[in-house]
Amino acid sequence: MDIRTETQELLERLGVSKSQISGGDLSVRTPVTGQEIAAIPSMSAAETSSAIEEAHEAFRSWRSVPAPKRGELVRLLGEELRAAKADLGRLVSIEVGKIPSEGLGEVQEMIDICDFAVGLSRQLYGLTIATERPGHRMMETWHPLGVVGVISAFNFPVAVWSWNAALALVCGNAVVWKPSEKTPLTALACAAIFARAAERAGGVPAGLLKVLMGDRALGEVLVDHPKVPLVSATGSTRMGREVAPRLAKRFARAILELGGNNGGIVCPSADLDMALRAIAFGAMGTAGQRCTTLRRLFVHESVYDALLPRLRRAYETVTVGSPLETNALVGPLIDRAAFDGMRKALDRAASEGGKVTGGERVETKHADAYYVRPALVEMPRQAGPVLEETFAPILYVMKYSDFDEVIAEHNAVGAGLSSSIFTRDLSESERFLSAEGSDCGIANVNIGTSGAEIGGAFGGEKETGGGRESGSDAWKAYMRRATNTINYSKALPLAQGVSFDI
Ligand code: UN1
Repeated sequence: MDIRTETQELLERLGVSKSQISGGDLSVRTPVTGQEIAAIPSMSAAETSSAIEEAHEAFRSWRSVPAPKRGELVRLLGEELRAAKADLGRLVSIEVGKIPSEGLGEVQEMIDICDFAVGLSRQLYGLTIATERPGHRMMETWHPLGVVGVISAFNFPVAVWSWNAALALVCGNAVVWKPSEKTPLTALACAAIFARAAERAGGVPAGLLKVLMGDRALGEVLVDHPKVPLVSATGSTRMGREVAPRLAKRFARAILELGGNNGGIVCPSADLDMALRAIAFGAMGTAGQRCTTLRRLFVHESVYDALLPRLRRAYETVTVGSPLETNALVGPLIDRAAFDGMRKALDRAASEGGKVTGGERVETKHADAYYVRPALVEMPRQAGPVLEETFAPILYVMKYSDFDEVIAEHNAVGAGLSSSIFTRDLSESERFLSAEGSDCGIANVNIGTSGAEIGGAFGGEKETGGGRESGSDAWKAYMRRATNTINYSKALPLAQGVSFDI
């Protein structure tokens, strides 16, 4: 079946009507063939503002719904996602070009965060704190914040929304979502799935979730709007540099999940079979388009000659092709700009002395679809494009000899998202995880840099922006904390021994 027809059928099954996806000005293309599959009407700035106002109204009643009842909505969202998993996963494959297991995996990540958030809805704990005053009690209370703005990127078009939305909703907030303009179809599908959950839950105020369809101008309205106390933005460091000061100007909060330039270290004692598989998935999986993709690999000189030929072979033989029609492990790049960026980085790497293999277009049946052989680049040192994130499957490999030096090199880039070490030496692994080791928000031992579970807090340091989403206590960023001191005595003792008798 033609992709356009299949997309329309999938969307219809998911609950998106034809009028929402045709006749508009926002052209949607599938990277699988490069062809247009929908044309969505985009919203105006005025419509965006009223969507935010509507969400704010919804928040005003939602904040008083008991948290476990809010959890019931998210439980039902999880159920609806389970029912829609096959269709939504396929739609992710069509809109982003992910291979089937990764498209489905992304939906699984949504289901998992819903389960997590349901449990959380009964665990939004505050502390009780000892006070220095007799007959007093001190405690902290966590309250809903307001409208949470979510800006998401094309590469995880639905999971990243769900990490934010599931938490924000159980925390008593409304959500206004600005998806990437490259992936509006999956966003419309999520809105339809959410509407079904809300319908089943009953008592959910209209406007609790609003989706903004259009370009970055709408994102700017969201970022600048006084009724949006928190914006969670996922995307490039360049985007974060624009968003963060605008939020700071009006003292709004930010959760920033920006670029990664993730490194891995293969130590002398590493299990090379295991390392090879982890490196292959980390660097080539999702066509190198995860923020957690492995981009820099440091290999100890004693195992370099054993590992490199095997890695080269993996790069030469990995299957690249349509995620809809083949069993390939690597799908297309999102668009031509991604391919141009990749070529530019490879040319620069070559001029820095890098030995490049791969990086050429393959499968040129469709002129506007960009399938590339993942590139492996042996670099004499960490320089030039190695210091930056290029959102494409390029792995820079460097040799090291000294452990302290390699940790310093590993940390010598702007981004600080994810990192891995492959070793069976306890001291190396502990040092990597210690205060003097990896400076990233995610540090792994004997697994790759990508593919984190939702149970941990997700995010990174430095130019990655410092935000944390998803598991652990990331929920706290979606609430405001009030410290309450209650006097149940008949006196009014002042703290710090201050006397003020009138
Ligand atoms: C992203 O690329 O923005 O850890 C998120 C991972 C996925 C999430 C990636 N669970 O690779």
